[in-house]
Amino acid sequence: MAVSLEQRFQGSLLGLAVGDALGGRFEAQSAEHLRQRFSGVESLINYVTDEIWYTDDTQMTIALAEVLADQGEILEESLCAAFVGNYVPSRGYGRGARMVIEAMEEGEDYRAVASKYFPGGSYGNGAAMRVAPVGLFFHNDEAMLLEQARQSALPTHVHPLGIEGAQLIAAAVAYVTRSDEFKRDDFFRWLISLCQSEEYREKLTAASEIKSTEQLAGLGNGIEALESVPTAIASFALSPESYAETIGNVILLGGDADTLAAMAGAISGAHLGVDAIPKQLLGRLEESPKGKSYLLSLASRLFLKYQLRLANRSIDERT
Ligand code: RVK
Ligand code: MG
Ligand code: MG
Repeated sequence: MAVSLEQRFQGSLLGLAVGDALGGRFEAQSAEHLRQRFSGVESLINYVTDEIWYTDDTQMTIALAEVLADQGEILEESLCAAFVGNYVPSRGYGRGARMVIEAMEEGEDYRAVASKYFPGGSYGNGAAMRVAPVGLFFHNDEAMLLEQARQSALPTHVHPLGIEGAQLIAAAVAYVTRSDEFKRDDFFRWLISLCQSEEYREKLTAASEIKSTEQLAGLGNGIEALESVPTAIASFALSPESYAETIGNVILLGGDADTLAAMAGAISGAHLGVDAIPKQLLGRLEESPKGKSYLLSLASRLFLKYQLRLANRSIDERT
């Protein structure tokens, strides 16, 4: 059955949240330990028998989606306000991100804090983990996609590798949102053509050549964008027809499991739609004030704003 565009928006946000919440249970564990504990993806999924709670990855994605759904574009000031409004420290933020948001909260010069903490800016995966709404909203406008992914990174991640990681995840989400059919070679060709650095070009070329899940670990499982963005993209491309395999295979790598599964889950959910997320997982996602129901309605709100943008664009083109 064809997947509607609204189901893709919902699938991406919910796919991200479920991946984040399940992966969050295993953050920082070793692959060796996880392999001893679980025989494969099915046993990992069957392990979930109680409520799963998302982490900072989803919390910050919510902020981004709210800004886009309300304003139709990312403006740095509104995004900072949304990060502050959604800040729940117990969700487990990156060290740099926490300091930057706390400076924003106090009305201090957060840019000075950021550049003092990480000279040259953060190259963590914090901008890539939250960028999926940009990929959905600008899926048919390449220039805006890349520019808005960049804008969404800047409050916390000014390092070029942090920004480029966000642009590549946004692009992967955009690609699968655009059409029903997934053409693997074309997908990687496009992503590689968007790379600005040799580091990402090399990693994505390696990702495009991977044939089995055993090879995924070679791409990395770390908190740096370069050590996780290509891995998440590769996991999706290995199992484009299975949400569970896409997130399960990266969670079993250990390391930054929540973020790997958030990014991979956002791509897979955009491709397959919300109904492809196993009920066993989706049914257990937290029902807090900004939990499952809120995420579903936020995705629909983002979709409505997208339709409005499309209508305005075609009026502009005709006048
Ligand atoms: C806790 C040296 C740098 C660096 C630089 C390293 C949440 C540091 C989410 C830093 C994600 C870490 C994750 C994360 C997202 C970055 N020099 N080291 N220039 N830039 N690092 O603090 O939002 O889990 O070790 O900016 O990117 O689930 O602590 O945070 O896994 O990357 O945090 O970078 O983190 P931050 P973030
Ligand atoms: Mg997290
Ligand atoms: Mg993480």
